[in-house]
Amino acid sequence: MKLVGRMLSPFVRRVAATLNLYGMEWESWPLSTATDMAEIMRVNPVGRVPVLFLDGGEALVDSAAIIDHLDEVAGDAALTPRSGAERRQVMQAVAIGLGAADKTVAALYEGQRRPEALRWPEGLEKLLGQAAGGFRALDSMLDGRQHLALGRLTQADVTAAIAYDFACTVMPEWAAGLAPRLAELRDRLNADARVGGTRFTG
Ligand SMILES: N[C@@H](CCC(=O)N[C@@H](CS)C(=O)NCC(=O)O)C(=O)O
Repeated sequence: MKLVGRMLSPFVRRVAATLNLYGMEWESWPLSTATDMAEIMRVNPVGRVPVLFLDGGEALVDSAAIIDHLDEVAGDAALTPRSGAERRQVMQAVAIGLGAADKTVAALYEGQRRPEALRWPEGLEKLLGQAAGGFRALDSMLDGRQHLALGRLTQADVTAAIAYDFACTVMPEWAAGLAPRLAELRDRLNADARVGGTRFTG
């Protein structure tokens, strides 16, 4: 399998870490949304990463749809339960992690990528407040616990830890101290080469 996108993207990285945790073989095709847009548009009609090319050549887009497929292949080893209250619990924590990642990406664009004359400080504040809300909610869920859900490693942990790692990479001053328990979970997951080995190295 071939995974399109740089590991800086928390969406690409959570797919990479999931592939590793499932022991699946894959290689990276590190196209950048900043410099390789024409090529990305050729593999995803909405011009986003991740895209995962399956061994037969089929292209899957969007990290949720990709991980849904990987979970099906992983069977009982899947990091998201198949149904019921346990599935809802994991999916809700994943949704908060993805929401925080989305808002962090948007804040990065608003605060650093948009031409300075066109920046909107109130808009940036709103995005940062939304991202912080997500990270703080995840942090509270870790009060007295090692994992976000079910007392074991799930997709909720993978997504939340990677989303927070991304925030700490792109906006270190803003993110530092925001979510200490989440930082501890991130460090624990990064100590596992299957997750830590997917960190962005430039
Ligand atoms: N919901 C999507 C979000 C993917 C996404 O926003 N990727 C960003 C990179 S972090 C991207 O490709 N942005 C380029 C753009 O939208 O112009 C997923 O989970 O895969």
